[in-house]
Amino acid sequence: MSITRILKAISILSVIALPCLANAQTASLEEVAACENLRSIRNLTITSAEIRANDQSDNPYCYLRGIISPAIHFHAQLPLKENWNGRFLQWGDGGKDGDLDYADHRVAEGYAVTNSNTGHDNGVEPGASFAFNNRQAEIDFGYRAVHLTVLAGKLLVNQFYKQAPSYSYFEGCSQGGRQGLMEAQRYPNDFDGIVAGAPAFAYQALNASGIWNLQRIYRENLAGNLAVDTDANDSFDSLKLVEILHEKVLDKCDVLDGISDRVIDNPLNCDFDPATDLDDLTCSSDEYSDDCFNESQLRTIADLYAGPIDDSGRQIYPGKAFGSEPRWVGYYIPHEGNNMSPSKLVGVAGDHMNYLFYENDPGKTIPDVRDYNYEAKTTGPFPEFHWKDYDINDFYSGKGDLMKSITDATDPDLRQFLGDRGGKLIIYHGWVDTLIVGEDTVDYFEEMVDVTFDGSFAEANKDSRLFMAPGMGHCGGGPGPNNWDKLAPMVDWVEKGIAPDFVVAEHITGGIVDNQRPVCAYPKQAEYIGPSNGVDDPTNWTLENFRCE
Ligand SMILES: [Ca+2]
Ligand SMILES: [Ca+2]
Ligand SMILES: [Ca+2]
Ligand SMILES: [Ca+2]
Repeated sequence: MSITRILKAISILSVIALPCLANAQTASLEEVAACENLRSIRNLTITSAEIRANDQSDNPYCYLRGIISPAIHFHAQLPLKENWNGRFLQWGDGGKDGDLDYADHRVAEGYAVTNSNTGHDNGVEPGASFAFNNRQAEIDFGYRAVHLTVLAGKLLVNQFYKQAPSYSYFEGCSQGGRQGLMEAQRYPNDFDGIVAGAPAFAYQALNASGIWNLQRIYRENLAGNLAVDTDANDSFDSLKLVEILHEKVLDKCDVLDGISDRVIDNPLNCDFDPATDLDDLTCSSDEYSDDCFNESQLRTIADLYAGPIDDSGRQIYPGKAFGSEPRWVGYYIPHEGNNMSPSKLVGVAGDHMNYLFYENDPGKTIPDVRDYNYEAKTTGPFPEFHWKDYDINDFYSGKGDLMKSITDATDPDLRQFLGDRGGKLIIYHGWVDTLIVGEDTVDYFEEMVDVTFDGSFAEANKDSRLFMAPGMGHCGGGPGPNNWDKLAPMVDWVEKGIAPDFVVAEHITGGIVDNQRPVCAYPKQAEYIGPSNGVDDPTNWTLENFRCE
């Protein structure tokens, strides 16, 4: 290498490395020892303890791993003492979990954070398969792993900082949202504040519903699929019908909230009816194209909006929200673009009924969950169970009652957590979330208000708030404003008594905020108060132009 090239290399190195070196903190010998000494903490099995760098900060932290019998693996991220904000945070999980999740950004903010694999390892037991004839793994996943990880985390905090956390919080979405509500219901003393996003609290109902939705779409050899095979090569290449449906829904309901922004602020106010509102788009009987809806497709659409109802007329779960149509595609609709693999099927729920619904598991997953026509081998030493054979009438049959008691966080009585304990609860949910339906969360919140606060929203809002975000998808994304710091409003509420009447949500495109407004504590909604005649001008979609009404 020539001298110039070496010099050049050195100068590049120094440009990259020096600012880091200048700011990066190093742990003192005492801190290294304090961290490593946690290996010998009593009554807790710690398998590793070391100082680690944080990608999201210049400050290293103490990183610990441990095991809780029989199969819960957990980790803790503890900022060095001078960087600790005095708070403990349990970080929520997603999907079926089975791994250790990091919250580097919260560690960078000073939180001492823990998370577990909820009692199974998705590397060897993917999806719901961990729950095959394994009651302990189900209980750990249902509620035990989070609670014991919290106890372990608080013990480690005590030992490492020589003081208890000033405040303890939970933050999570989806599976994490379910865990948050489960903690509020089962272990009311664990947290001062719980933030539960898009909670999968009605865990069995939402998965039963997911499978039922897929059964509607797949029935009769995908006759009612909303993706269309335009050139008859068995590959569903066009999604035009979903776009047409969405436009028809927006035509009818976007402006109900006073703003033409392609977002329906409250889909429950929308009375779109596919039976009449798609009249002019119905195919003639022998037609199959992506310009019109055939009878099977109209039936699918009506079913998805209605949600599953069993033979005795009992609603199992709410139907999809108006305005959520584009988001059906990734989760439920097999099409060329997702390789005929909607994520509800091949991701989170294709094996739920095999392992997590029935008290006695009916059988192993079929070789390929995408194969609707496969007939499960239901006899022999290792019987199979096909998701298409799930009978929605089993939902209230009692066969799923034990698993409901383990996984569901549907108890509306939060008197211990919100009353006796003085805890605070924030629930948020996106209105176009099509994996977990927002309407169910609204129903839970209202029931909780009835049971816990005698039906008084005024009383309930002293301790608990629900934020329904218009146009927000599952835990984020979507056409509406969907970004905000989920934890900060809770911390202000718990520690400073500043109750969040709204959160400031932003929609960001290419790093630029192009829509900002308050998401108001339910049942209030954002109302435009900006320049007259400017309501549909996106430049007016800023916080100061709205108020909660
Ligand atoms: Ca985890
Ligand atoms: Ca095709
Ligand atoms: Ca609107
Ligand atoms: Ca099982």
